[in-house]
Amino acid sequence: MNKDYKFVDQAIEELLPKVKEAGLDTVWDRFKSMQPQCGFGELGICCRICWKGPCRIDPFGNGSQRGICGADAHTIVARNLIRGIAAGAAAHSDHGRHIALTLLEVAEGHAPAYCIKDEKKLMSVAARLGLSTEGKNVRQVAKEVALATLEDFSRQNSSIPCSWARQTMTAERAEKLTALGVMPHNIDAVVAGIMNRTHVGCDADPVNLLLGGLKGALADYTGMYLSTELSDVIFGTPEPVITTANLGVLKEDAVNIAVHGHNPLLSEIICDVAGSMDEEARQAGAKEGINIVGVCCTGNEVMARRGIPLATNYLSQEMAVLTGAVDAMVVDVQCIMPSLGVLQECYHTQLITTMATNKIPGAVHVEFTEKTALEDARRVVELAIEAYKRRDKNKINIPQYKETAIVGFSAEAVFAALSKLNKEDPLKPLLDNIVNGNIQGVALFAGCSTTRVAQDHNFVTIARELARHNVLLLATGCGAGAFAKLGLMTQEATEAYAGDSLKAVLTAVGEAAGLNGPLPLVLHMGSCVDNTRAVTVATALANKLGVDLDKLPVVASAPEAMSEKAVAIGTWAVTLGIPTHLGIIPQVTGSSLVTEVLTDKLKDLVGGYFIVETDPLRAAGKLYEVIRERRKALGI
Ligand code: NFS
Ligand code: SF4
Repeated sequence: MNKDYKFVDQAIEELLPKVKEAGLDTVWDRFKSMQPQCGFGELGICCRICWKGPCRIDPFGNGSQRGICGADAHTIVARNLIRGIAAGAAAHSDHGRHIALTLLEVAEGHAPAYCIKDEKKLMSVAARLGLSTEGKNVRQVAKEVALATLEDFSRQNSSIPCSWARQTMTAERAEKLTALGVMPHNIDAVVAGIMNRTHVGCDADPVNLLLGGLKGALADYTGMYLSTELSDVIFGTPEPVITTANLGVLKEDAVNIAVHGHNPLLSEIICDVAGSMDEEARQAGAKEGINIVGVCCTGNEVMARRGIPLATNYLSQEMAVLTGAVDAMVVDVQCIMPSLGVLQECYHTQLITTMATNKIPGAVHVEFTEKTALEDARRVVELAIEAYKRRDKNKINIPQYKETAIVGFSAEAVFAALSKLNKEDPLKPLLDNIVNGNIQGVALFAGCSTTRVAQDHNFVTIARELARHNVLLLATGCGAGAFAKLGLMTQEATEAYAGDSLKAVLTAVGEAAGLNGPLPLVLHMGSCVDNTRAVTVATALANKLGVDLDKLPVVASAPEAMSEKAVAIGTWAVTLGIPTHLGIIPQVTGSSLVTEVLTDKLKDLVGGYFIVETDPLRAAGKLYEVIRERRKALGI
């Protein structure tokens, strides 16, 4: 047990000693026994790309300065970094492809569990992709949208950029990135290109490699954007909804099903069928029927669209099982700890994997397909009810912590709320308040939670500090999870932490939108792929102001990042011109050149750059400084 570790989240603090009593270990114990972690790895100067290696560079300059093939620290660090970006892009865009293929199946009538829930969004997506909708029915439009989207995965003409990239950023940005040679034309080709150029004996120029990384990051952006937008088409665009978050959302008298991972394709259908199976759960003895809760980004997806409560975020996913009250943990893809398969040996929880490419030893596998989604979802719920019957009452320990969370602020929802203030020109009130300084700037919180920092602490500390300085806060993914669990997505948090002028704006918009009070302090924009929702808002603002994205007082922060997806996201945010904070030291500092490009030189190239700062208060100070700088440059 890691006793020097402080938890902001009281639910974890309360549960951990019980875990120790049971003799189990968690992510924090394994982190501790992993110390000291490999210094070469931390600096990014270990290369395992070929089997002459592994090679490592001596960071003190006494030993080897080149790998066996002659690659130096800069080449090795750059190659490692962009391979991570390619992995992140592959993860997000495969998710996006899955959604696009499902939309095609819906259009062709092969996916009976799904429909087009948001026709209006479908039409706006079609318009954005330059498709004419006149005289076509919904299915025809859906088919054309799906096919046009799939072209972003298959186009061979490298002079034509991906539609989902080109159409979603300012024209100036697209031009700039095209001139730099980093606009993707085909997501898959760009990911493959990175794997190719980083093979032994290929690209050794660190700057050229990093430019390849920017392109990979934009491929990631493309995959994420289309993923969010097409998910909205199929499942509906989020609107504000009030729900709850943290482990206290688990119910002792219900069959608790936790949906975990990233892709909404199965979890949405589980929510659909659970209602009709409530009676079966009650017959099994669960007085409160079925209770679905979310973990990680699948959790964010169903929370934003349906108000399903969120049990917890990435780092504390094991804690959900350790309550002894989760009957089924249903996982799809990404950010699922293999330790869940071990923990369920000691608990009755049924771990259920659902995707052919994401299996975990110890789990039961229910293979999910779009065609059989309804049956698959029913099977999952049946397994949960079966597991409920095996529950050991003595092992149940649900920490009674949960907070209200107002979530579901898609770009459309933000515009809709603003339109209550100005129907003709919804962006005007937001813009006016930025220009007059009531809102100093906008900060987007994204990314993971990690053992390298006290979970959730950086998120909460930076957010409170920026709010005090009247910065509007947006959040996605596990950052959003942290804020939801810890009560920062409430009106009370706005009252408590927002600076006076920010509070006044949030109150005016909240009142006009019928919330009987201010908007929550942090606006929940959804899961990790939904980071692009923030880009939608930023691009609309930039277009209205007539400037490019790199002029806006907009910053991003991934204060507890760990995954390759986070590396990809941070890199595209920077490439779009957004200064992006990392609260952990990225594994690149073994190369002074790569570090300098990322934290400084990129500024001249694309306007965005990385700010590395592990102290959250100082990080908030630096982010605020950037906002002030940008305001000054705009003359506001
Ligand atoms: Ni995104 Fe990290 Fe994972 Fe989702 Fe959570 S850890 S970068 S937020 S669940 S991807
Ligand atoms: Fe070593 Fe070069 Fe092989 Fe990397 S690619 S393991 S540096 S020989």
